[in-house]
Amino acid sequence: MASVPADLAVLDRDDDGNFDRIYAADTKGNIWRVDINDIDPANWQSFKLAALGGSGADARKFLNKPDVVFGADYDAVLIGSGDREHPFENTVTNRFYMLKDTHVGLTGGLVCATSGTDRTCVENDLVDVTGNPYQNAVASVEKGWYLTLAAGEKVVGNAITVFGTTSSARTVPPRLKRGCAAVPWGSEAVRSWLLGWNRDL
Ligand SMILES: [Ca+2]
Repeated sequence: MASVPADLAVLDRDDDGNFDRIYAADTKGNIWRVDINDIDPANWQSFKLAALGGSGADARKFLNKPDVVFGADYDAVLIGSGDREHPFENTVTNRFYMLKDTHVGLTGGLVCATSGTDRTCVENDLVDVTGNPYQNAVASVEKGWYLTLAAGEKVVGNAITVFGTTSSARTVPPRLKRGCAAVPWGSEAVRSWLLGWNRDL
């Protein structure tokens, strides 16, 4: 696990008053699940659900807390990438993700597989909805989806979902003036983002 500067998503999945699950996202583009339901921490388990980073244009960082939306057949993990410490950086391709965690109980596991062997999900397991964000459904066999942001665009806030609409803050680099003097940050540089999506609960 790389550094985790973001808050953790700590959940009580079965609503019994005790936390039982943690989601964490790190600076290497990984998403983790940790099951903490057992009274003995020695029995806690962690799972690297997804590896969505890399090098060069794929050097995505997660600096925000994921949102998790509970469902009957999967829990949706929502998070966007973006390095807010380098707002002018424009070589990394940032994305907003929805990953399906199909282990909806108190015992987790990896959710992708090859030839029957469970493994960490990668981007190829997800549907690219960038060119068609208004499609009605993602096939049940898919593990989630992603939206590619514009050049230099970054997600800089926690995702929050209310009644099927996910919102998050994002930025685009301010325009550069001639001579490379940056335009000061202004309200136009940070925008909220509403992402409506449907699912069966
Ligand atoms: Ca619980």
